[in-house]
Amino acid sequence: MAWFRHDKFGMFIHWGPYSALAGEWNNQQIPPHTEAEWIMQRFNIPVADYRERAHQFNPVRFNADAWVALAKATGMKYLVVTAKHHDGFAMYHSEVSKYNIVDWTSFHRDPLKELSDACQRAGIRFSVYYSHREDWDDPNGFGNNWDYNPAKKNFSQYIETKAKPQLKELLTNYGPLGLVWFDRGMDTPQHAAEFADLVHSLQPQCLINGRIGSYKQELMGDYQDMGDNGMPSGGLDEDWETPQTLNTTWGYSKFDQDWKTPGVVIHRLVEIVSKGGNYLLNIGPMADGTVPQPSVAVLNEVGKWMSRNSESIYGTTASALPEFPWGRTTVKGSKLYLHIFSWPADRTIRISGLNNGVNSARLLLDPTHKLPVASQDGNILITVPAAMPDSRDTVIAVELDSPPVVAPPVVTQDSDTGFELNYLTAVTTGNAKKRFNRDGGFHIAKWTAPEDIASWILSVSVAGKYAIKIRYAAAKDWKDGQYILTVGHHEMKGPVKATGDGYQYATFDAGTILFPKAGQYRLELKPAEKYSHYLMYLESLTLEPVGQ
Ligand code: H79
Repeated sequence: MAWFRHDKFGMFIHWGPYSALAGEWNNQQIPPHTEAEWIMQRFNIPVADYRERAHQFNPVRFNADAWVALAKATGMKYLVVTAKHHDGFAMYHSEVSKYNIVDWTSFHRDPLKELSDACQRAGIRFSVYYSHREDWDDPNGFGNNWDYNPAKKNFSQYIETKAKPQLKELLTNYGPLGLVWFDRGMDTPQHAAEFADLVHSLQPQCLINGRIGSYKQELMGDYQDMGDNGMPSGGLDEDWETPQTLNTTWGYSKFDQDWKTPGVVIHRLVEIVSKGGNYLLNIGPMADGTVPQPSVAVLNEVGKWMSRNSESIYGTTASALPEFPWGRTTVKGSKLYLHIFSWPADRTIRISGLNNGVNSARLLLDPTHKLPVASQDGNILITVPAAMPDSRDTVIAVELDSPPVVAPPVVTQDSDTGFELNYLTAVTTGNAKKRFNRDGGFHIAKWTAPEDIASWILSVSVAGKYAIKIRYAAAKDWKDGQYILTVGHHEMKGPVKATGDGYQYATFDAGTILFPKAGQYRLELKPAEKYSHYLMYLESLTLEPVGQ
């Protein structure tokens, strides 16, 4: 995982026959905010017609070095290109199926080979996207129910004769791959494991993204992908990436000109990195092989920022500090990078919640001048020049006396409400991990033994009795589990009940607790014993006041 953790920023490329349709089929247009690479499914284009359009695909202006140079100039370190998207067309020379860019078109070149070579020359990590489940061209693939009768499909036939052999080609003929990016999940864990085994057997170093396995199921793969364009609130205890678009679509659409500004892209990059993730940012090249000019313009601006500030991105780790009114922070050892998105009118940057001494603070762009640092009421104050040197994100490098020391969050209550405790305010130890659940939600998982603890600090302002509700999901064979909930010296044991497969959260009463007086309390939840399975997928604990 070392390179993945260091590199932070990758280029996603969606390119295929759909790029030539560009969002239009038989004078019908896809709505501007939909995925143009889905056009075959959207208009139920017959396989024969789509194949004919694929036959005409001829990207005469494709230049692998130009794409890779664009990624590099943007500060991206890895590249993930669609080897086969859901439409089933291979964008590389495949012996498995003639339905590929070399044999099926008059282009006769292998863009993936050219990209792999160009990446090697430029020092960019080459990776492929492979749609392993969805295939709208293969009679037995998943997804095309307009040409093919789903009842007559033999999915294993598709996996064995197309998906696995093609993946094998990609793992054999294109040099070392950084990762394989699977999408939409496999139908069964067994099938997913076979794909993972295939990757590992041919390229042990190659990473696998989390979408290899089926949804609503425990993650397989080396890291998690958020949902498309997903942005977590933060606080995850795992490696993750978010695939995001530069406009709205992934594959090129002439109707989608809704480009993000360079400032938005830089702010997203910083936000993602400050939360410990990777940003896989997409371009959708056109049918002739060129990248839409607006994307190039945005990426070049991002690249200018990266060329001056990438020290505050590469090799950094998540910051325990929250978002501030002025921006966000990234961390590298004892260095704290302040990313100033909005310049303070009073020329003062305030950092609260940081229990460190400050050795120095300097503008990353002007390291010769130390900025004045003071402390006041537990806040660190840094005085900055009147003018904002970089209006998108000015970075201040702060040397601390040690890695950042940040107190865990304290959950407070309003006078008439209780508490909701979830992954965001939890502190985890041992194997208890705060995770994305792949279904759009977040939970605490992976705990199997009493040393795997989730805890919260509550600031109780209303003394009295509280009813506790616990909300979790648990599989059938986890129901021998018991949890221990501790508040101060009070300990309660509760049974874990099965809620169903996947992430079917349900709410259960977990008893009542008395807070005899106002003040801070620590609440802790853990497995009662060691189990051969997770305790539960904990979504939340809620505490409702029920009087004296
Ligand atoms: O490759 C990109 C997408 O094509 C792919 N993931 C990213 C990286 C993806 N696969 N599945 N999905 C996205 C879910 C997409 C669902 C939708 Fe649709 C596609 C919503 C709108 C278009 C299908 C067609 C469902 C509704 C309309």
